[in-house]
Amino acid sequence: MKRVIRCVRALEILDSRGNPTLAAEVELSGGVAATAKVPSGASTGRHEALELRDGDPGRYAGKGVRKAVRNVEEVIGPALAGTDPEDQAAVDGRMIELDGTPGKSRLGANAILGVSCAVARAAAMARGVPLWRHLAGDRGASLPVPMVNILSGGLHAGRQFEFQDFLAAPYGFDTYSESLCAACAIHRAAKELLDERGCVLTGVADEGGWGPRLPANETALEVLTAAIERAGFRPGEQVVIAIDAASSHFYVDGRYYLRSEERWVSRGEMIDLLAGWAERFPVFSIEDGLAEDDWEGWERLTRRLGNRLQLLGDDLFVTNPGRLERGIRSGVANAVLVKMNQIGTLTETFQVIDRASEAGYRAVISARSGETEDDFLADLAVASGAGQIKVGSVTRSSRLSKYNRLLEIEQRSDLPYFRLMVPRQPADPQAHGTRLTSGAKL
Ligand code: 2PG
Ligand code: MG
Repeated sequence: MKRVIRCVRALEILDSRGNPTLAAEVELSGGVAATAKVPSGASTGRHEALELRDGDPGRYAGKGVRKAVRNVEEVIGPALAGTDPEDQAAVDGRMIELDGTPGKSRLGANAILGVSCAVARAAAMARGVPLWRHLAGDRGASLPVPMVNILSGGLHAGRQFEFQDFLAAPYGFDTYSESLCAACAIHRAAKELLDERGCVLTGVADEGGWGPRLPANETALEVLTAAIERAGFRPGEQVVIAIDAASSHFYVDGRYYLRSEERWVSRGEMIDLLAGWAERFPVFSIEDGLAEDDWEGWERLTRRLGNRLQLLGDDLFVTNPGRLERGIRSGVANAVLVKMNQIGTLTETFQVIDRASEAGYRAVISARSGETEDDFLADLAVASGAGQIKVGSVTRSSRLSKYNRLLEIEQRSDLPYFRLMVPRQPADPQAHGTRLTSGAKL
């Protein structure tokens, strides 16, 4: 029996920061129903699709999503009734058409994305296949390498230091579950090191990583490298470091303001700083190393570091096919961060992933700093075969739902673990490792 979409509902729920977000429910004929919950960013890119908020200061400081809920129930639902849930492109195309704006500002990207994902889930259920298999189509599915948040700064941790995420990517293991186990050991070792060195821990940050007060941004790299060693792993060989600078958020009047270090850094100095770090630490990936509209700076950065580092565009590309195309044409970055709610539909998300892979760019599937218990992202990462996933730290259920779903997929399938190719790390004996265990003082 061919099923069609019978009805679409929505609900205002809360995300991991206690802000409202939207859950959409799609019911098919024959009684199959599925839900999807939408995440929300804090360090958002200027060019993201619009997250529709009510703006009523009397409720949730204006962040309510009742308008978006209404748009699902009164506009999107009736328009999709009778549609084939297996034709994701048609469903998403219809919603894009109904919205009619480039940034999805009429209906809201939150309203549209909730429905887009719930439709996919309902279709998978109706077919009786796991979501990842339904999404994968002809793509070579695989289990991704987790890029795990260990230390947080910037907007996710009260701006104790400016660079937003320092992450561990345990890539030199045979399986996803071994990598996850390594990440947990590194997370624990980082806490011990911070305690021992008398560092003020200001609590756990928005994505579950440690949010310490540090004397300088570089100290985060020292601590993380030392934590990898203390946990018993070889930095560079088994575990590499990824940085999300999220630099647009400390970019002021054409320069970068490192408030914690009381200094300003020009574009050229920023490139030198990142290059220096990549020489001295086992850094493999740098996200948003320069500001979101500095295309010229990005070209320089890519020319200088693109052959040895993964240069990842988040606020730069905002999962937008047009911006990614511009990047590919002008030799900017070599990887794209993929966040579904930056663009608003599953179809456009896959357009970005597929175009990246065609152009030889890597893709990293990413959560937002405001998340829910929804684990859709795990299936997306597997289905896309992108090979890397970034969903925060190894604490908090909003993060663990994704890691745990990946454990489940690993156990129930015979999918391969993605082989992440990492360029050889610098051989400088003064570099990472030895120097750091002997104790860089915080
Ligand atoms: C990022 C994300 C997730 P946010 O910058 O990559 O870490 O943060 O969701 O706040 O944009
Ligand atoms: Mg980012």
